[in-house]
Amino acid sequence: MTSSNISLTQFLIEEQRAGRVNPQLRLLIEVVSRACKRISIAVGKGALGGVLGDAGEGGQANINVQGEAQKKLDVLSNEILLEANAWGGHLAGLASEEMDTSQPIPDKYPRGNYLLLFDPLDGSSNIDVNVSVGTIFSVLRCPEGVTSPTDADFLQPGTAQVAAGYCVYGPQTTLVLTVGHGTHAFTLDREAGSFVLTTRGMTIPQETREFAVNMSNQRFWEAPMQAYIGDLLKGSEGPRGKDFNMRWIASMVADVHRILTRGGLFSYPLDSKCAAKGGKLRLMYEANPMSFLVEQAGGAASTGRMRMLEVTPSGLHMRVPVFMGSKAEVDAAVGYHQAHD
Ligand code: AHM
Ligand code: MG
Repeated sequence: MTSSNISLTQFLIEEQRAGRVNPQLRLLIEVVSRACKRISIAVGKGALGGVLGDAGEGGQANINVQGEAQKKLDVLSNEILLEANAWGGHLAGLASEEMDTSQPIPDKYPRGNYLLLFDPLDGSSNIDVNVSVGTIFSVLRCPEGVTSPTDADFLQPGTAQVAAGYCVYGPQTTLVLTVGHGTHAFTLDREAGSFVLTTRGMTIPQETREFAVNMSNQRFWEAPMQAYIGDLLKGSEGPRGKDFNMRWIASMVADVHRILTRGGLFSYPLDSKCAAKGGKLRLMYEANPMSFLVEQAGGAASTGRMRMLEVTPSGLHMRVPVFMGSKAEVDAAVGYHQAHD
């Protein structure tokens, strides 16, 4: 269903009246959405804003906790989110894909009840080539009685999330949000400067003929993944009995947005290059928030061996294999893993 003339602010007030968000969580989401607007403006300026290229000085790139070279926009987006959220009184602590450890809210500001985790700019290898990137966020409750949270307080399974969302910076800037009652999309009206509800209750088709995976890693995959994709590629002649199309943007936000919109399967499986780390994508900043959104839209999300949202995190930057999207297709991929294990 497509809606119009309902701003994010109005939507959240209505959710509050319905008892689905409290004022502190509403404020938190408003602040994150404002930060996303600022990031959207910076992304949109591109070369004109001097924001493209690697961060660092004297030709030396900054390397983040993930062992990856940071882009200027990674650093800027992280700063925008930190600065916007530190003083509002709704958070007890923050954690970011770009920072080694979590940060409690500084003593000079009031502390709230929530923990915010984010990937400030996902898909950053696409920044310099003018392809969609995005921000992903996840909200947890700060454990009872904890006033200065440490990393351990963030290590909650995805089922404990109270809200999650992403903002995709593409031809349109779109914020997709769940507070546990469906997944809803808001498009940024650039003239008015506000997010407007454009799809209430996104629904992922159960069946699909489209998958998203980095095929260049094929030879590094485990046996079940080789078998699963091998059968998809056999098309209508093979055991799946239908032809599949493939798309890979290499921005998880953009790939998952397509899947939320028209169905599909997204996968970043385990491969021998990332096996030592447990996978490529991060549980807390990428897999969990996206899984929450996908499940709330009627889809499914798995590591291939268990429901993503039930994984017990072992560390803030834990990595996992990822399968998410149309339910029947995720179930099929999981079936190949069960058959091989
Ligand atoms: P990032 O958060 O450092 O940008 O990395 C995550 C990205 C995902 O958005 C995307 O699905 C994946 O990495 C692409 O990986 P690859 O370049 O191996 O295809
Ligand atoms: Mg990312």
